[in-house]
Amino acid sequence: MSLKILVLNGPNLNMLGIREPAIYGSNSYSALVEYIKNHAKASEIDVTVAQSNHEGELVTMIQQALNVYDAIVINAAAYTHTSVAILDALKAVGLPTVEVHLSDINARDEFRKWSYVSLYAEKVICGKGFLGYAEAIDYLKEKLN
Ligand code: CA2
Repeated sequence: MSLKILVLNGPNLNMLGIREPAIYGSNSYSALVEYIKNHAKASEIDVTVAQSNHEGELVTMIQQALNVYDAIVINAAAYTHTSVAILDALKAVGLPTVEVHLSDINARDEFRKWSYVSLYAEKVICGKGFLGYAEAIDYLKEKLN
């Protein structure tokens, strides 16, 4: 049976390509979803990609990953820097998790340098755009296969 990975994207990532192309690139959110799905397919990974603008919804999706998925890739977007609830959900579920950011969160505003998600994630990939998601999937495949 192939590895099952849940890719979660947080608030405003659905706006990709519409604004701030200098930071996040000019490709749309649907292009990101297609990119992730194509990469997963080529790697024979069973992937689900989901996005929410709501913290509680992201918490629920993390909880529901238990006994369904083998690993999580998460770009919690702004909730990265604020959400103890998302950190607690990741800890509660206990799945191997990679944190991804399109931009380099260490080279921007001071407040983006802090990540609650990093307190749980075993790997952080940032500043690589879409490629970061592919690297996260490859890392988990290597680790879990
Ligand atoms: O670099 C990333 O992937 C971030 O997680 C993106 C978040 C930001 O709050 C994090 O600090 C870093 C923001 C996503 C918002 O995306 C937009 C896309 C288009 C226009 C405006 C925002």
